[in-house]
Amino acid sequence: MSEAPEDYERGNPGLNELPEHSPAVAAAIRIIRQRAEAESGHWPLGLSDGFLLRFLRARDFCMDQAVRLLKNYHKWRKECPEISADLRPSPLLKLYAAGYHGVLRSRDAYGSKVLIYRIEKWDPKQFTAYEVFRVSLITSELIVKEAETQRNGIKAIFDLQGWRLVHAFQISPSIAKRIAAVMTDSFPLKVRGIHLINEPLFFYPVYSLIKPFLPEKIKERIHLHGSNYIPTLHQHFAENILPPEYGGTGPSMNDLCKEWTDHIMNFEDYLISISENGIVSASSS
Ligand code: VIV
Repeated sequence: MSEAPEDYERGNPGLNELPEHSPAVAAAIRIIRQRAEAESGHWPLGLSDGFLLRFLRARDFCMDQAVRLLKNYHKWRKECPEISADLRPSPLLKLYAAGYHGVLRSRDAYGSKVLIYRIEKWDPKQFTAYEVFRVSLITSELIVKEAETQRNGIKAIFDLQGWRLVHAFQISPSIAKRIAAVMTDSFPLKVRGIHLINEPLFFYPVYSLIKPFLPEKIKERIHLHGSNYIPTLHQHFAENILPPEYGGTGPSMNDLCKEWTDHIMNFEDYLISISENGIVSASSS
């Protein structure tokens, strides 16, 4: 098996389909590990095969891009302690119990994981935008462990019903920058689609705060469906995977939110172990 660096210059999507232990994948992992070690940075989450493979798959085995993503991921975590210092879900339980977030049981037709967020269930008097952001980061850290999600990425549906000025005021320019960064080149997940539904007119100023930081490729994947969203949303997601609340025949939002809350709570120890501030939060809990 050839290991010449030029093999990775343009990326090699074919490698994405191979399992972790195939020789070609193992060779790529050795190279990214050497590159990371040569950076002489410190890598608090280690450089295990499985961890490095996320970055390779997220960038279709383009070595330079995967290395850059690995560095950006660590930099983003360091710069955003409000979001990544403490990834325990338990302080956010009220937000989960309100039904803010659920994950579909079935992947879409392209194998992407589908996440749903309901702004209406976020009370800004109780939770800051940083805490709400953390809900997304927690989910991302758990689903990025799945090979199929590493290969086929995610789609997110944001239901902006109930979006009010108090929400808008929470989205500062620095939060907007962080939203754009994590969607672009600071987290090893392929963003395959962002679907906004029920967005009111005064959501647009917030969207235009985020937009300038997004590359064309991501902007093209953002769909604004408005309030008559059913026909266009169903062009992207089969009815049998969507919950009845969104015109589908799949499990209800209530069931999905409960299931996902149970799921993340089972991973609380893991989430503490990968928190930027893991040891402190573990001993203070
Ligand atoms: O967290 O791949 C104003 C995606 C998202 C992530 C993370 C990853 C990811 C696609 C976001 C999208 C959502 C962590 C890895 C950026 C968290 C957003 C939290 C804010 C506070 C929600 C408020 C509502 C937004 C609504 C629209 C945002 C879209 C333009 C994304």
